[in-house]
Amino acid sequence: MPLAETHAIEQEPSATVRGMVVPGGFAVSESLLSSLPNLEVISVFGVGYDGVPIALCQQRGIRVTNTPDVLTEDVADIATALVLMTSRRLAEAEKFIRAGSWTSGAFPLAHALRGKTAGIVGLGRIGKAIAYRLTAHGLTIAYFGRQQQVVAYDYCDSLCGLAKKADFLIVACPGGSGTKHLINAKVLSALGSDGILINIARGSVVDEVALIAALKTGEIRGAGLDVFENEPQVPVELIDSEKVVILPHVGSATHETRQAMAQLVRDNLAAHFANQPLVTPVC
Ligand code: 8YV
Repeated sequence: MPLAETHAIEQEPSATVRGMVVPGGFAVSESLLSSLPNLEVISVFGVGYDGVPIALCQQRGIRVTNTPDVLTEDVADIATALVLMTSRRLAEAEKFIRAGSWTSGAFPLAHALRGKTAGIVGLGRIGKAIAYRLTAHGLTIAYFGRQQQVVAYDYCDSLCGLAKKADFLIVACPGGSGTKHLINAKVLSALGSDGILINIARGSVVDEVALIAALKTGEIRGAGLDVFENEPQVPVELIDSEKVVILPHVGSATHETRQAMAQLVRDNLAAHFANQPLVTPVC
């Protein structure tokens, strides 16, 4: 049953609001929370809840939920697509044929995937789904994260160590203050002139100024990006660069997945208001 049939839906903050739905990554400010004195639950429409001040919510007894699992496969597909698009230069190849250039000569050669190494930053659910896909493409998988896991992939205990090993450095970790600008000039330099950075996580994890500089100087070969520091604003240097494939944050953007995310948002709210355990609680 649609939530609107059982609950009043408000578009603006008010004292009557008891539950709030926000997109993944949406910054829930302290002032927004203060304008909602009776808020009981925040249901994040996304797996990433980096925009929600969890400690403050815990202090106020506000429950937080998100939508894990249902979007894992779609996001991993987009990471794989970006690996293919950057290495095989697919966006450029498409532009080439549309520009009528094929009749004047063949498109330049690109780079194969097999035998290359993917370094995954954050081997969580999405990171593992990416590893699974890239293994099928013949890549070796290495990863960096808070701790070593019981998996058949190589663990690197330093991010620069992983970047050095990787042909593709793939960012799949959560956003937030703990990972802000984790991918900095030093990491990009370790990735090296044949390396490609892929980001399907949060724009905040990558220092965009350092990335633009590394692309300009050829310190890295390219980047495939679905997320940006200041969405929907994308720096003109990235838009104009032939070395970059950019997508407008479409990781979870399929009918099937958005439907499943919406259902989970509703189920969590319904569970809360029925005094039942939350389906996918964060806190
Ligand atoms: C967004 C996302 O939720 O899951 C996340 O954390 O960033 C996306 O799936 C989506 O853009 C809808 O807000």
